[in-house]
Amino acid sequence: MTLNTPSTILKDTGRVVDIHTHVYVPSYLQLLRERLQVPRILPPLDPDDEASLERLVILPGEDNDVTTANGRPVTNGFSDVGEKLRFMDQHGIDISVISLANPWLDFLPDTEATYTTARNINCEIQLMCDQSPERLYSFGVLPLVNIQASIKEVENISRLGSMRGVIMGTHGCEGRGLDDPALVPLFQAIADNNQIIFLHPHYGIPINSGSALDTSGNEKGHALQLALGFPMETTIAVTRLVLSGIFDKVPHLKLMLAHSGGTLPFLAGRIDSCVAHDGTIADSLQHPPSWYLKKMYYDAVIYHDVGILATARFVDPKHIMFGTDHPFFPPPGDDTAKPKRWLSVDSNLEALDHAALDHETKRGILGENACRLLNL
Ligand code: 5CU
Repeated sequence: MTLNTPSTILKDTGRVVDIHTHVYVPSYLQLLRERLQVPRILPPLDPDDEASLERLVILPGEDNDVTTANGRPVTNGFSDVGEKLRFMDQHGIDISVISLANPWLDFLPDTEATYTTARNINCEIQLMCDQSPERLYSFGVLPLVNIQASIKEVENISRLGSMRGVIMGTHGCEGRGLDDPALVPLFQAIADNNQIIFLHPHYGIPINSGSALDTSGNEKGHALQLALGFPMETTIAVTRLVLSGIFDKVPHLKLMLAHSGGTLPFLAGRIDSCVAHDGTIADSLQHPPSWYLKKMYYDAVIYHDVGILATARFVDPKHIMFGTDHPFFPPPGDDTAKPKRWLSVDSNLEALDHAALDHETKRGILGENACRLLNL
């Protein structure tokens, strides 16, 4: 597909695939509407104005922050397949691999109802993909509060034709992290079922002193958590996972990391060095940490040519794949003033362009790598 864009990057590229694109299925939106705590959906700010939308408040502490307590407007783009396809057409995207947006189900109790919620969400995602089976594929979601139930859900996901793996947060089971030894059988089941884990942050890391205002009295909103907390959360969770030795136990486990792996391509050398100087950890691994990190897959949602280049120098560029993060980061402003193309998408395309990678490498990142890896 080619389109009229200031960037020339989408010319002669073959299929363009978006591997980082989210949905909130209707049953999940309903679950969030019924909650009294974050994550939750709040009613429209002005109930008398038909144009006023419900608001999604999901990040920890977001409800206490003066700039973000009103959340994000819940637009059609959150759950409507027609809207997803329209967005894809507007941006020259041929195929999307959709996944439930954060947070996943780790805030729910360990009950049968939670396992059923995961099952229903996966069925709903499959039904969405069935509306355009050539263009929509997906990652499923697990009831991670219970490992046996998650293993069963991995097997169910294998029977859903559009699904290629699972999206997973960094908290693991009951907040014990991904290096929790209890997760090993789940990772084994995911690898045995030839699925990939799309690892995505949600919780961020402590950044603010608790105040929504900086020392000059300026409001910070959640930009710091999204810009820095998310990538650091991924960096820490994946490093812990590597140091747990999971990839020696389950060598075929495949991971795709959101936001180009946080800071991992940049910090891999330092991680190797620190581990090499710590005999107890170094001796527990068959290889240096970067060896395992190079086996992983990375999205190209980094908005910067330097970030793309660092990732492409660190891993085989065949391990890098384009994404948009739709429906997050819509163009700011009211609907009438909004441009058709999203800055968040174009900045990632331009980053790829400016990285001056050769044509075959770009073509791979834009779609062919995902088609090969996920059998699209
Ligand atoms: O804008 C946001 O809050 C987010 C989010 O929550 N998750 C995500 O993947 N991107 C942006």
